[in-house]
Order: sequence, then structure tokens, then C-alpha cells
Amino acid sequence: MPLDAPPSAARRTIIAACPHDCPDTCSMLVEVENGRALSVRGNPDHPFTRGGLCVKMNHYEERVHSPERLMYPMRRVGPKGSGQFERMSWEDALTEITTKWKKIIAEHGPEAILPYSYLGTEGILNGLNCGDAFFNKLGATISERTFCDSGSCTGYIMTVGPSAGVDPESFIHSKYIVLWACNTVSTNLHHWHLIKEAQDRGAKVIVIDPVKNRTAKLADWHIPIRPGTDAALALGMMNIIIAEGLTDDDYIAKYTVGYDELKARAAEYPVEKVSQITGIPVADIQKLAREYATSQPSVIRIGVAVERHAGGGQTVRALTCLPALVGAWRKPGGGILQLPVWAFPVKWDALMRPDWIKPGTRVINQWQLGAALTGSMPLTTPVKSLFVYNSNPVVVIPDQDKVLAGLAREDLFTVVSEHFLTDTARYADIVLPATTQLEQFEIMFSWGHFYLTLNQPAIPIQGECVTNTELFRRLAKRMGFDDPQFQRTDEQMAMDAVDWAAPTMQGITMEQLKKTGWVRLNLPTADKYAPHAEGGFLTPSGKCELKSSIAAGGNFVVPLFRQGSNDHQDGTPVDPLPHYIPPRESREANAALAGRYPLNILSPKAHAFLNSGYANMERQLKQAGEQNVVIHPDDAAARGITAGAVVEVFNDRGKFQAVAEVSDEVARGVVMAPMGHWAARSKGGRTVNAVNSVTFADMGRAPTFSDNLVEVRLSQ
Ligand SMILES: Nc1nc2c(c(=O)[nH]1)N[C@H]1C(S)=C(S)[C@@H](COP(=O)(O)OP(=O)(O)OC[C@H]3O[C@@H](n4cnc5c(=O)[nH]c(N)nc54)[C@H](O)[C@@H]3O)O[C@H]1N2
Ligand SMILES: Nc1nc2c(c(=O)[nH]1)N[C@H]1C(S)=C(S)[C@@H](COP(=O)(O)OP(=O)(O)OC[C@H]3O[C@@H](n4cnc5c(=O)[nH]c(N)nc54)[C@H](O)[C@@H]3O)O[C@H]1N2
Ligand SMILES: [Mo]
Repeated sequence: MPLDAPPSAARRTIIAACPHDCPDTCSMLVEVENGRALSVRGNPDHPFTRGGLCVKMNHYEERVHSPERLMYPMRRVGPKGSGQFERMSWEDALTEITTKWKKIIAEHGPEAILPYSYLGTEGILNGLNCGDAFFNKLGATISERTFCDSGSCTGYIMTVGPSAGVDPESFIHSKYIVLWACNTVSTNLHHWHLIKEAQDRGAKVIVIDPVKNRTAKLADWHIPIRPGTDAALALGMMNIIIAEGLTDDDYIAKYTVGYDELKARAAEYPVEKVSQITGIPVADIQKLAREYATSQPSVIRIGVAVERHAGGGQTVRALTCLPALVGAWRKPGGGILQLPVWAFPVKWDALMRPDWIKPGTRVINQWQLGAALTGSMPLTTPVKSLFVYNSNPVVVIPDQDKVLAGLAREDLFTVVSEHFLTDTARYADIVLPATTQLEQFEIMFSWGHFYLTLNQPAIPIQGECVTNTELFRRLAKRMGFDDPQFQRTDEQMAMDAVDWAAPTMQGITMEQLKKTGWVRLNLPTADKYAPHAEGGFLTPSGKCELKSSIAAGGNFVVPLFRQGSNDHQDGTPVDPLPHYIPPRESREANAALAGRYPLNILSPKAHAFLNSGYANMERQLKQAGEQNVVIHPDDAAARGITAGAVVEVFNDRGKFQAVAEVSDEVARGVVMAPMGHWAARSKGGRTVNAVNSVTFADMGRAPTFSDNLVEVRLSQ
């Protein structure tokens, strides 16, 4: 039995929290009868959730009670990838895993074991870092997880420090809202109410995106931009703002450093040049710059996609400099919003235990899984065992062909903890069943608002599933680790993981959370919250560092994604001033490649999926259809492609098949194929990550999903 078994009961309503890796972290009400979830709905009392969920979560009970859910441990009986498994007991599964590991450790050392995880569930207890203490104790290879926003975090922190930024609820006070590479209506839906409220009060909403996505359709102004050229646009805006005297000189003098240098840098971006780089008409760039500077308070909401090209980090640097130049931070609703995760006083080190990492332990970046498994990356110790939880690498990481080839290795002992038999789980030697949020106790931070949320178990644990916390307790016990770290109940873990004495937690208790399910951090209310009205930036200088003082130390990945201390800048040169780096796969940087592969592919989030989650659920599949690719009518006509045709999208890295959607919602030269579809369910057994590159962006070892060239042709 898990240590925290929930009570069973007759019909009742439980306050839960959405577990997903999404900025919204909704508070949910779960209707339960005789141990079954009848329905879930958004909590009407929660100021951000406002009583609504989304196309993924409206019928979460279908996922929880799906007949396809994994209910007990299983052992592979067919060839790898065949999906043939037989039931086994937990006892046998744990014995087999730990016996194999002990043998591998004896022969190759513990670094031959590679843990692999991301944010299948976002809870503080069962999420990103839940296996770290165990694997650090074991001495396994450290997985560097730079899946999402890592380059953005590096660039942002270099400029303003780990600031929570603008309260998303303060957007109602904004006059000018720039959604920059952020498809709010699909990926951050509950923020839209507030943006809409501002719009209704007269604010102008701008979307800067190569695709006319759902959000762009509701905006006042959609500015299509060539992918990966956003830094040039931001620098061009600065140049205009400075040249036309639209700067807030008092703010700049008091609260920034490096203005003169930045001014000189911005002068290198005259509007004609910027227009040529970005594909945006000169008059539009001028209008954007002038309106942005003079409509105060103005706010920029950056999406994750803004980091996804060769110069992603410097792009975020440029965007984060903009608000200080125009004094946007002076009032509530002005500034920039990246990840308010920084506001939550989570004691990450208490969860991860980086103090258990032996100096010199190998680090493998998770994007490089395919290379690490197939030997195309030099390794002194081979990877002999892979342990996957909270992630589905076959679908979500680039180099799909290599990942699949690596997973097919007979000598690789793979264990996958999952809800479903995903593309990755199909390759496991042992599959372990995981609980869903409705079966577990959890406490949630948010990366899209300022509320701490509690999830209380609504139904009993299904089948023989275990929580991730319990999984690592069991593994620790079997490996003979008797540290108190592995002896705690989930509630004790929650008490240890949050700094309840932090100023932002004043007046907040677990008892209160159990009653209401959510609570706002102890910060000023949204109509008063202007965190940098008088500077107070969390940088070494305490100012907004237009010229970064820490760039000299080189590139770095924030500790949340890599574990360990802050002191890990790698010395690679980083320009202390923001600048534009052309996408690697562009006519500008590689004309020969662009000659062969003229189309720039984007693979943003699917509206109906949560990364690869729900891409096996009938309801969401009905809405999403099969893997599609959107192509401009001119590009389609030039290739004899008509709507509905099955096409092949390819480059030197791989290929996948998709159904063509012909639309001018994408610019000429751009194609868009949403990510998330499962490979095993797709034509040709591949999806969009078959053509994507593992090359990192300039900062934070971020991925470059918007920096890939392809060609498209009719399928044979
Ligand atoms: N429905 C749904 N919601 C989700 C998720 C999901 O899978 N489905 N995933 C969650 C997760 S993990 C994340 S990180 C967030 C991400 O949410 P977002 O930050 O919104 O990220 P994306 O959907 O990847 O991309 C947003 C937009 O950026 C555009 N874009 C791509 N490249 C560029 C570029 O170079 N410049 C500009 N200006 N625009 C560009 C794309 O066309 C797209 O419209 O969403 C979360 N919410
Ligand atoms: N081409 C392209 N690729 C991308 C992106 C993109 O925009 N384009 N986005 C990137 C981004 S932003 C992100 S965040 C990553 C997401 O990468 P992942 O976090 O790996 O995404 P998911 O596909 O949601 O996979 C999570 C898996 O965890 C499982 N899971 C859920 N809850 C639990 C649990 O409690 N226990 C266990 N053991 N398992 C659980 C789910 O069933 C699911 O299969 O993908 C990245 N990949
Ligand atoms: Mo993400």
C-alpha cells in the first residue's frame, strides 16, 4: 500500500488541481461516487480558473478511467517496440529492476544508468524533480532537462534576475499587450479572459507570430514575422524608440546599466535592414515601436517558442530590455511576463538533493538521447539502462529515428513508468503503472499565475498503480537506501518542499489550503503589484542589466533544469549586449541548405493535446485529426499539393507523413506541423520530431524547433 492512501467514500466533491505542464494550473472540482470520478470542472471561486477547464481536461475522468490505462506492472514478451507484454507482480518487477541495476553497476558503474523525465505531471512532489534524490544517491548519470524555456530563463535572468515579472492578473490594467510567440488561446487559455478584459477596456492586443493562430485571430493586430528573427525586430524597435526620443530617461538613468552601449548596438538595426530580416513592412515596425513606447503601461508576454532558434537567448535578452527603456515597469500591468515560477518559495534542493551528487558525475542533456543511445556521441561509459518517468521522448524530442533505433537496442534495459502504453513505453523491458492526479496528494506551483494550489486525492488508487513518490520509495528500499528522505509521507514531503516561512507564504497554512484548494501568494494585489516600479531588479547590480554583468562568465542552465549550484557558467562567450543571430537553417546563414530545403518548419503545441498527452484519447483525437502540416497556397501549388493530400515532409535528418492543410494562415516559406501525435499511430510511424534538429540555441541549451528547414512533396 502507498503511504498516503486516500479515503473511499460515497458521492462528494473534492477540490483538486490540474496536474499538467501548462501555465494555468487550474483548481478543479471533482465529482466522485463510489470511488469513481463522474466529472471534473473548473473551480468557479478561483480567480484564474474562473469555472472553466479546457479541451484536454473537460473530461479528465475519461483519461483516469480509460480501459487502456496501465493497471499493473508488465514485462516485455515480444520484440522491442512490438507492444507485447505480460503481467507481472510489483515484487517481481522491483526485484528484476534492482537486480539488473546492481549487475550493471558492478560491471560499468552507476553512470551506465540514465534517468529520463520531464513534466508529465507538474506537481512539486511527483513532478520534475521527484526522482532526482534517488538517482543522485545511486550515482546515476545526471539528466540535464532543458526541454522548455531554459534558454529563455538564462536570457531573462541575465537581464532582470529571477523576477516573477508582471502579474498576469495585472494585464487588465495594461494599455498595450504584446503576445510574442505565445498562442494564449490554445496554450494559456485562462489568461485570455484577462487579456480580453483589457481589450474591452480599450487596450490593444498584438500577436507577433509567423502563424495566424487562434490567438492572432482574436487580436487587434497580427504581425507575421519570419521565424527566428524576433531579436532583430526588438532591436529595430529600440533604435526607433531611442532615435525618436520616446525613452523614459529618468527610469533608464535610475534603474538600468549599459544604456549607452545598448544605444550603440540598437543603432546597428536601422528599420530598412530590420524589415528585410523580419519580412515586416517598415511602416509596421515604426508603428509598433511608437505605439509600444507611448501606450503605457505596455506589457510583453513571451511564449516558449521565442527561444527556439540559434539566437533564442539573445532574443529574450532583447525583449527583456524593452520595458525598461520605456519605463513600462512603473505601473501595474507594465513590464514583461516570462515565468512567475520564480515567485514560489519551493525548496528545490530539498527535493533534488544535489548534495548527493558525487563531484564529476557525468551529465547528459536529454535532447541528446538518440545520440547517447546509438553511440553517435562519444561516451566512456555506455548507457546500459534507461529509466523513463513523466516523459515520452519518442514523441517530444528531435532525432526521432535515432531515438527509436537506440530504444530498440537489445542490450539496453529500459523501464518506463506511465499511464498508457506510449510510443516510448512500447520499447520498455518493464512497464510500471502510474497514478493520475485524482489518486494522489499533490501541491502545485504555477508558471502562469501567483496561486499555490493543493490537490487532494479524489478516488482510490486504481489497479496496482503507484504515485511517483511511492515508486521512488519502493526503489530506494530495494536498493537499501534508508535515508529519511525516502521514508516520508507525501504530506510530510509537501511540508519540507515549501519554505512556509518565506515572506510570500506569510499567513498561508496547509490547513487553509486543504479547505480552499488554492491561495494567492502573499504579494500585493494585481492592481498594486508593480515589482520594478523603483528598480529592485534581482541582478548583481540591482538594475535592469541592458549590458549583462554575468554574460562574461558564459552560458548557463538554471539549477532547476540541471541540479546543483548557481555556479556553473561554462565560460563559452556570450555577448553582454543583445543582438540578432540568424537562424542556422536559413537562407541568410546557409544558402546551400536553403536551396535544397526551402521551407522553415514550426512545430508548436496542438490545441487538443498536452504535449503528447491525449493524443491517444478518442475525444481529443477527433478534434485534432491526424498529423497535419499547414502550407501556404503558393508553396502548395508549386508542389502540386492540394488540401487533404498525403504529403511527405523531409530533410537529411528524417521524414514523416502528414495530411496537407493549405492555408495562408502560414506565411510563404513557412510550414507548420503541430507536435504531439504518437508515432505508432501515424502514417509511416514517424511524426514531426523526425525532421527536427538537436542543435542547441545560444543560451541554456534550449532546443531549436523553429530553426529547421524541410521540403514537402506528395507522398508516393
Ligand atoms: N493546448 C496545449 N496547451 C499547452 C501545451 C500543449 O501541448 N497543448 N503545452 C504546454 C507547454 S509544455 C508549453 S511550454 C506551453 C507553450 O505555449 P506557447 O508558448 O504558446 O508555445 P507554442 O505553442 O509552442 O508556440 C507559440 C507560438 O509561437 C509561434 N512561433 C514559433 N516560432 C516562432 C518564432 O521564431 N517567432 C515568433 N514570433 N513566433 C514563433 C508558433 O507559430 C506558435 O503560434 O504551452 C502549454 N500549454
Ligand atoms: N517539436 C516539438 N517538440 C517539443 C515541443 C514543441 O513545441 N515542438 N515542446 C517541448 C516542450 S515545451 C516540452 S515541455 C516537452 C514535453 O515533454 P514531456 O514532458 O515528455 O511531454 P508529454 O508528452 O506530456 O509526456 C509526459 C508523459 O508523462 C506521462 N505522465 C503523466 N503523469 C504521470 C505521472 O504521474 N507519473 C508518470 N510516471 N508518468 C506520467 C504522460 O502519460 C505522458 O506520456 O516537449 C518538448 N518537445
Ligand atoms: Mo513546455
